[in-house]
Amino acid sequence: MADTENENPGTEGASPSEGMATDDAVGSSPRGPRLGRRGFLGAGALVGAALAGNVTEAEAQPPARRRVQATEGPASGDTDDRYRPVVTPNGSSLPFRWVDGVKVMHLRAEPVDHEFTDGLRAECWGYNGSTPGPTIEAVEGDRLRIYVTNGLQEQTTVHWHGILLEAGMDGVGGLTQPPIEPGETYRYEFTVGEPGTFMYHPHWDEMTQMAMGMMGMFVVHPRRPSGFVPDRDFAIILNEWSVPIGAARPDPFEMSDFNVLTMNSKVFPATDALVAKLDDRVRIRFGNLSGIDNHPIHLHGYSFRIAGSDGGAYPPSAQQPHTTVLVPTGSCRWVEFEANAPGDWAMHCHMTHHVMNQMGHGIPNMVGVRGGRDFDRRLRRLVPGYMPMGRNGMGSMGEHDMPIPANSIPMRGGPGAFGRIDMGGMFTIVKVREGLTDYADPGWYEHPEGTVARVATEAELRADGIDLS
Ligand SMILES: [Cu+2]
Repeated sequence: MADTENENPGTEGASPSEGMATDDAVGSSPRGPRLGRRGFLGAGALVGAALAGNVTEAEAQPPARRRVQATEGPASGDTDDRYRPVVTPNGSSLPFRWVDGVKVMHLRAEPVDHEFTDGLRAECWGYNGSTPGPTIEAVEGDRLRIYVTNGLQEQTTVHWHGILLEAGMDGVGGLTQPPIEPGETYRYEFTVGEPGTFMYHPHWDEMTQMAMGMMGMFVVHPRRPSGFVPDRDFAIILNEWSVPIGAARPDPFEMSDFNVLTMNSKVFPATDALVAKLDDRVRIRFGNLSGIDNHPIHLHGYSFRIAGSDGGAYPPSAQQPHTTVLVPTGSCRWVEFEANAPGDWAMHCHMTHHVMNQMGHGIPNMVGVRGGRDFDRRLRRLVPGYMPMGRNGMGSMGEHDMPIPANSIPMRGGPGAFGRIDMGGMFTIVKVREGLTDYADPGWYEHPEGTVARVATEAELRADGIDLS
């Protein structure tokens, strides 16, 4: 599977539409029925035999994503039981209403008073009161009508990143539509094709509007779930910000020196843990709309399959095992694994500066300097910005006598089961537990006796021939 000669998708004739099967296959899943027939035939009552015919025909096609025929939904109501909703940590999904078979939604672009974590807030821009905006969820074949109200003081548009649609609905200001003026409400309408992980964001004054936080995830669920049907399906959008200390708003003009790195616009410890029950099937969907950077997201304790991108699902033969997934800016990746190892598992960007906060750079390098607190205090008078690096770890920055400017987050991370975790930024925790009855944060993992690293005893060192002299 990891054979690099086999990277070419589709060399084994596999098709992403293998993920779509008949209703019978869903019922006979070894994991047991999940959504079942009732789910499909309830809200999606009009699916019918015609679509089944289309699926069969499409399965013979090469592994490019297809546009699918629109399928009518319910005439009214505001629920959808055809899929298990995604979990957007620290976020939510966009409400909708069925109107004569069309799923109607409303996005409002507007300023948002946003807290990155305790100690740092700024006026950002987002949708419907949050950054990122609420996750849009739909089922392949759904007809969507999305109203976009511009509550900003400048023009905007919304682009549906990765969705295959009519050119005039693509949301590129000047190219496919006039920009939406402040106070105007635009109407987008399109049919979503094959399932996958996509995004939405402005395509007008992109640099400013995305740097201010305007973005969201867009998930399209399969009409007939089969194969790997997740019990837990998470959506995380990655972004990077420049928030100068003391500033009231992010600085969109920064090109490279970002000091706030976020998952769903939060930095650790404000990032919600991803909680799963032991043996749950877990999918994590990542989108990256950072101004400049790609993010290699590393998960501890597991090997996952990279199962697809915003271009669509990868054929099984191209789903390589990894522990780090590189999410280039302007793209999505989703990974899948069975949560068969209990514990608290770190998940973070592996660029070390991306798990730092505002004081992660521009500091005189004093690594190796020995001294005590009194020494540090005196040296700080001589070397402005001096911090005792390489001695206490970055996590202690928030703790000792370092003065911290108002509304700023230094390099400190957050509390852990064994003291402080000295990472902030793009860091979160996947918590896998046996015997959970719900998905509320279960607290810290209780390690079985004898399974935690500890100080070695002299007897142990002697017995194993470790010489410390
Ligand atoms: Cu990163």
